[in-house]
Amino acid sequence: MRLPGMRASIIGPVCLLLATTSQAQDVTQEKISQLNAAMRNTNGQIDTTDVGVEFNSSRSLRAGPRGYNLFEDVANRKKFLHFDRERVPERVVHALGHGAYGTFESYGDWSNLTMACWLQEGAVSEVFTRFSVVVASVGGSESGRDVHGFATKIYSPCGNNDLVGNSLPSFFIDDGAEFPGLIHSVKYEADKGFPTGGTAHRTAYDFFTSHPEGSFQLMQVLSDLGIPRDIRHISGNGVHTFRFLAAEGKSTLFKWYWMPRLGHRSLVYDEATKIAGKNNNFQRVDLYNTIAAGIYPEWDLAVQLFPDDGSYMWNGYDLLIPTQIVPFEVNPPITLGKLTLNRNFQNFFAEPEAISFAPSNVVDGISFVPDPLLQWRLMSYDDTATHRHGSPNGYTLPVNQAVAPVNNNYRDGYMQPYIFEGDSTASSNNIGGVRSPSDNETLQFTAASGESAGAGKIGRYTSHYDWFGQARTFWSTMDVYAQQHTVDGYRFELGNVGDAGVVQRYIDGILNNIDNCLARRVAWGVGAVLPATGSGPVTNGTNGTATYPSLYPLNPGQEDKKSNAGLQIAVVASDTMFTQEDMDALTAACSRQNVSVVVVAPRIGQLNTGVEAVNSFVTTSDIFYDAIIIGSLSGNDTALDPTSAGFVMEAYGHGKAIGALGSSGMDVLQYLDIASQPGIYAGAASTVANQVLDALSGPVRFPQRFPTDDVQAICG
Ligand code: HDE
Repeated sequence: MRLPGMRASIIGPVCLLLATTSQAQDVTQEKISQLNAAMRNTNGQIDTTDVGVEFNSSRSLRAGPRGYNLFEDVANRKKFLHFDRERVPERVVHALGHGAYGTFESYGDWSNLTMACWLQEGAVSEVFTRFSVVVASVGGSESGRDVHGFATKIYSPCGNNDLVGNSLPSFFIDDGAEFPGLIHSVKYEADKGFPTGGTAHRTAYDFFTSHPEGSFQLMQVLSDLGIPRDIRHISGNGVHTFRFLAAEGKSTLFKWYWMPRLGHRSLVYDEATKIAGKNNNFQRVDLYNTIAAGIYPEWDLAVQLFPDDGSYMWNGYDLLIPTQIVPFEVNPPITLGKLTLNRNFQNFFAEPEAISFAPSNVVDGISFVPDPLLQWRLMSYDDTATHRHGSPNGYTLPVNQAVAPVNNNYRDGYMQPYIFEGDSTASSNNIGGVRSPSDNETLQFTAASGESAGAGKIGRYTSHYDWFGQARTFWSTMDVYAQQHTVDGYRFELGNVGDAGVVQRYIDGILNNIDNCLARRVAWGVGAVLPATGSGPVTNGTNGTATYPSLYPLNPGQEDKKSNAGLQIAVVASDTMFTQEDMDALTAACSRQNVSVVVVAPRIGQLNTGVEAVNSFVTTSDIFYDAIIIGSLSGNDTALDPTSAGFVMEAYGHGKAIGALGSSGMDVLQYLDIASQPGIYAGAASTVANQVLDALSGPVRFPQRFPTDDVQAICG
């Protein structure tokens, strides 16, 4: 489909009308000025009470040097009163998060689709994006297997517009009334308090077993898409269908996506669990440090468009069902603009924590559809924000404030910060208060003209559709290595469920309806009864099951060449291993692609070779690096010490590219018994650097090294 005035379908290179840098600076400055008004700099100032009286808060008021504390220490009592209340409730889901500011630039004039001012010719808006994981609480691991949240607040000149999406394009349920049950079941078990931050347990799988509509979503989470390397390499997905409204109320339905310009990258599960233990903040560190280094992640805003004929159907796809997606291959998206994250926040509590998003925050030109999952979201976010901020006035916090003028009669309430002038507090009025817009000044929150959305008999409806079809398509799209990881994902989860009845029900009732061989492989691994051969559908690549490469962007060769910006390569060094000359050659090659080279040795500091080691085998681990290079050994050495060898071999086991430098290179690889494997390189520093960089932007990993099932033996 192509709407009038629209460019041809594009993902990737486009003829961009980029907003000028000065426009971007202007909108950033506007938001910064607003934030600055709230900034306080206490550097070098004398300590005071909250009413401005100077006092030494570090010493108690006592009845003599060895006497009791005095009740009269009013100033310190006040300090405690504040401290004891410093925490606000964490988000009921997506509690663990972080984020950054940036800009959104419209690629052109999209007025044929929408009146949204941030999608018009040359429009540039300041944004804040918060990334999160769903289940874990604050303090949990960002690398744990989960869906990642991707929420963006666009501070546009016509009001805030929030795009609150996830890293995956579908969802577990299709009716919001089930959301509290879903979340209860995946959080820790009520009578035990564990496990925290994961779904590998009984209540979660009991829920999944009775909600087959979520089988596609769960399979995506259990694939490597559920363990992204970081958030610079994930996509954002609006999940639901939304509505664009152009002038005169012309309605076009759309689904939105943030497409990462860096491509997708994921961990392997063993790494994800180890990173969780060694640096549970790995993802926020990655974002913070890359932005601080001037390496700004970017995403294209892409939309799939569907004509609005009132049916919410398109080519057989039901646009009101959020557990199902429309593949890009059948409806190619067009790109509307670009998100760039380029500025770190200044205060974690006041910015990524205090920000509150709501899918109901839309500007004129964007509206909703009667998807029963979306409809509950339109209520829940503002409600939970009111609870979290302890007040309905959370929208006045600096990070939440619109840059557009805010004038209304929302008055009073806890912590109302403003002093409104005058006596008028009602809309509409004739005595000088806020003025109501005329009908032709706003169209907000209206549906397409003439449409009677949701007409029908009042009732509580269940949707019936092919719950397993898209899971089967996803399964068929993954290559054999990705399938193996997903099988292992199911085995890990079901192997920890601890209730044989739930496990068997999931295998027989869900997995065997997706694919008989998948079900048999999972059952084999967890000691369950294998469903009879042929008792479920078989997808063997010859029976016409559709595959859509866009569903699994991690398959090698199925994506745009990845950028390596912000990746890290470790060099294994010691007092007798690696030279400054090689360091210079590696750094020269890697810095051209914004890749850091980190020297790891038995100790931090200058080594006898003159090379500076910035990390030791104690302070870091191979899991934090995207590839490993072994420095050249001195003399006739060919053997690596056990610590260095362990460092290299763990990375090898995770499928990473490994290089070895100098004349000792090939001998060391032979000593490690990996010389003839794919993704292994030996030679001069500059040559190895380029081979490793090519591997990182090409196959990324070498999964041929991973163990795989004997599928023939298990499935027949
Ligand atoms: Fe959310 N969700 N959600 N959700 N969600 C929240 O709002 C909710 C859903 C998503 O970084 C909460 O402020 C309901 C889908 C993100 O602050 C809460 C339903 C998608 C974030 C809430 C859904 C999301 C949230 C908790 C089903 C992808 C983090 C704290 C009807 C499109 C935003 C908060 C941030 C957070 C409710 C389903 C994405 C409770 C009722 C589908 C990224 O209001």
